[in-house]
Amino acid sequence: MKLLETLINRRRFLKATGAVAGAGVVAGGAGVVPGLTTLSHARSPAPSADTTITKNICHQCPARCGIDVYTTGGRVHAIYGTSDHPISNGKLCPKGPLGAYILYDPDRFKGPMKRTNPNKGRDQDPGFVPISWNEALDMVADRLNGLREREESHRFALLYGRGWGASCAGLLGNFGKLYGSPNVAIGHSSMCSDGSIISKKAVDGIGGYNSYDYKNANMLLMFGAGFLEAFRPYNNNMQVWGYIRGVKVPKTRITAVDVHMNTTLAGSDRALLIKPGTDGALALAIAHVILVDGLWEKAFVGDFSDGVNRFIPGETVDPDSFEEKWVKGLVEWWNAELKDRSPRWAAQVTTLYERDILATAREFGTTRPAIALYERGAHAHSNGIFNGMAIHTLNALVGSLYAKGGLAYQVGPSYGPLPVNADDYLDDWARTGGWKAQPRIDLKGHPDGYLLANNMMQEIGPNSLQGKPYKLDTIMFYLNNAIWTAPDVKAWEEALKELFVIETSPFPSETAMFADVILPDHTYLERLQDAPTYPFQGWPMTQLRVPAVKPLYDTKYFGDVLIELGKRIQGSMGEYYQALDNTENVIRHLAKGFESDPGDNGVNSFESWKEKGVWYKRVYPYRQIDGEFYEWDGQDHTRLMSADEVRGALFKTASGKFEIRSGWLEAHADWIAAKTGRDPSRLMFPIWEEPSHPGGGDLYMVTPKVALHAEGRGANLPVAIANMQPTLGGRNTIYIEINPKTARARGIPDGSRVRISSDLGAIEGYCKYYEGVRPDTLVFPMEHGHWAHGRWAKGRKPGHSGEITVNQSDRITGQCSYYTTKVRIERA
Ligand SMILES: Nc1nc2c(c(=O)[nH]1)N[C@H]1C(S)=C(S)[C@@H](COP(=O)(O)OP(=O)(O)OC[C@H]3O[C@@H](n4cnc5c(=O)[nH]c(N)nc54)[C@H](O)[C@@H]3O)O[C@H]1N2
Ligand SMILES: Nc1nc2c(c(=O)[nH]1)N[C@H]1C(S)=C(S)[C@@H](COP(=O)(O)OP(=O)(O)OC[C@H]3O[C@@H](n4cnc5c(=O)[nH]c(N)nc54)[C@H](O)[C@@H]3O)O[C@H]1N2
Ligand code: SF4
Ligand SMILES: [Mo]
Repeated sequence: MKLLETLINRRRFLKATGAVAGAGVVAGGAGVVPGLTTLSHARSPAPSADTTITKNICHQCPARCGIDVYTTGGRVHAIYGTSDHPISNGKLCPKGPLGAYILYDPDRFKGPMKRTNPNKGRDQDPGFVPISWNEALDMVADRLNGLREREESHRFALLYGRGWGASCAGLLGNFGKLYGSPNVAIGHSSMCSDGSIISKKAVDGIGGYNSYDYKNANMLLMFGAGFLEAFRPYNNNMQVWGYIRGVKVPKTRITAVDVHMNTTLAGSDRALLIKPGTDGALALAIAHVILVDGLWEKAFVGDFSDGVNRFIPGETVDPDSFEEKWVKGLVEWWNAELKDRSPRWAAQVTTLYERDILATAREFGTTRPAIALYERGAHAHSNGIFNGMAIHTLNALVGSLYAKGGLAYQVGPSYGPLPVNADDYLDDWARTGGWKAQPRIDLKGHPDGYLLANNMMQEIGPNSLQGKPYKLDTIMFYLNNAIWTAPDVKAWEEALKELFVIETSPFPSETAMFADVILPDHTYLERLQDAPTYPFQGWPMTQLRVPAVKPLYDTKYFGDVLIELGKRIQGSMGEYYQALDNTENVIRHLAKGFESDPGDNGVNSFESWKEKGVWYKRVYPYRQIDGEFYEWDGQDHTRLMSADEVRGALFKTASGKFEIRSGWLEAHADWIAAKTGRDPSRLMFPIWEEPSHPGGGDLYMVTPKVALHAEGRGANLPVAIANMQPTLGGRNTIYIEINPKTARARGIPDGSRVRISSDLGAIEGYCKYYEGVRPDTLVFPMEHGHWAHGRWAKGRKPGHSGEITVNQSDRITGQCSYYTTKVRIERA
């Protein structure tokens, strides 16, 4: 069978090249195919006398790897993973060493500038002319003061993407509160991964990213997560993989679910190529089998009072016969949904084999500890809330929440307070002004919009354009390029034509091409910046970027731009920012928290933080053991927690339990039913709902992240784009993966130029036959088709998927359904 042969060969290929067993591979060593970059494992050489090493954190993805930056004669020439850093452990992914390309990018902005061409468009030269920082900041402050005087301060929005810490994105909330705008600030989380955060919140009440104890887990079941391509923290995942698959006894079993055979699936024990948007159906069937076979963790979940299993397919169960322990609504869920969700049913929905579903369920139900994890592939669909709830509930069924070898939530660092309290500086307008009655531009939290979402960035452009609920006036961007990364990007281009646009990128981004003023940030190797870790092992950790060189150009750290703008706003807001002074002062105050709580590596001050680059404490405060919760007592997890304490810290639901019957969704059942047409008696359970696939085509379009892709901001790294490797790719050509059957039926030869179109438009690229992609799906990475962002980024094929991605979101989580649009393909 050709498909099987190809996949087996591919696995051998990956094994031989080390792309699978990440740890222990020497980049460029024997057996490495040229162009296939693997984990950098090189030892950092001893520095020469005129070399300085500064600590920093990689900027290319949210893994937040600690790096040692080598500077000799004032030039950065090497970047290695920091050895005593818990995430990088002296290693980096292929993007980590590329920072010098960012610092020395010849297309960087050299200082503040203003636009002279009033016309905006892709074909318009902005006509930027240099101005001084004073002029630039005054220009923006005048505008903001003017809006405030006209009582229209809500028409100023500040959008941010990859915020790093308390000295940048962490300052934004107070700015909004003091200035008086509900739209300061709006993050990109709904375009990123709110689908996982909010589907977990629905059942466990937390609403954060999980931390995972992989090293003690014996099975991982992954849904739509690029564990060896993207899932956070990427570099550490590869190290974990090397350990759990190569060293640990017993080897951790892995089943991975995706729509194409990527590196993760190729390296797993079981690879399931699922129909897009149907992961929830698979999870429901797994839960069905766990209950029918009596495999649930009784100490955590509870049991039938008489110990006799009454979960029989198709038959309802008397809820009174079951005594629930830490879950709520299990039997009701069975009766309302699960009793009919057999593997045979799921096989039809997912197109997987029934025997594979059954084997996966039995393995997951009998292997302890086991973790079910998921990311964008599973939740970036209209039914994402239910897919996520169903998958997360599997963790509850096998008792993995807060358990050894299970999953928990990240704890924050022991930061000291800021030197001043913003609440002491609110003037009348800030306190009681008309802006308080204004909805947010994205209609987050609004009954007509997305009542339950965290943010709705993808709605901002279209809403402002339609004046719904109003038109913005001024918009500022920090580490965000929504005009290119949002779905239906053309609507954003029209929207930004009408607005005064402030861009802070150091690079000529698409946003910059529509900007009226540029306030360029330092690059990450030039700035002092804090960055607490994204979820990792759960225990607290925070890091520092220490400038490796003096800023090359007349740029300014975004945090300081914000403070300088604040100083120029009339009223008491200005006094607050005078007192805050600058971001170094902020960071010094954060570090004061370490004086009474030193890190495991001895970091107890600003100076020692600068020297080591990271503060951390390898103790997680809580642990669940055999259905009881314990708190760390200074020595061990021995202090038994009461049910109230668990509710306060670990299951933040009304019942203090893991709510399979979500009280949060139930409380909003009327609104949800009105907006979605869902059955109000069932919408609080993880249920099956067909995803909706707009776009008008006949093939699913999936645009995953790949190893050398750095969100939307890596396309100006010449080495990264030259080596970028999706499952299929080559030097300088990124292919669109197409199943040969699909291609031949349309008369499309291997390697030919193709056009992909949806109701929104068309893009072009080159296709490659690949048996490892589902016949109903096209796969290619997103980070192409920039029309700006510097000489290397511009104009690369394939075109940008955002141009043909329909703006559709999950009504509950607000997650933009990136992997849901259906497209057509034809020879170009
Ligand atoms: N290398 C790299 N790593 C990154 C980033 C980066 O840019 N580059 N960005 C970071 C960011 S911002 C994020 S949000 C995370 C995202 O991390 P992930 O969510 O893990 O990454 P994605 O590639 O978006 O999606 C994961 C997988 O879902 C698959 N998929 C698509 N549709 C479906 C489906 O319906 N079902 C299933 N089962 N699978 C499906 C895709 O093929 C893909 O392999 O990665 C972070 N890490
Ligand atoms: N089609 C499609 N679209 C997607 C995705 C997908 O998989 N497919 N992924 C989605 C996901 S998960 C995410 S997280 C979003 C990310 O989308 P965005 O939030 O837009 O983030 P980036 O694309 O990383 O854009 C970063 C911007 O910051 C600028 N920048 C770079 N370095 C710096 C700096 O040091 N300082 C400042 N101030 N600016 C800087 C860059 O020039 C760029 O304009 O995209 C989403 N969009
Ligand atoms: S995993 Fe992310 S943070 Fe770590 S080196 Fe790679 S790109 Fe940088
Ligand atoms: Mo993201």
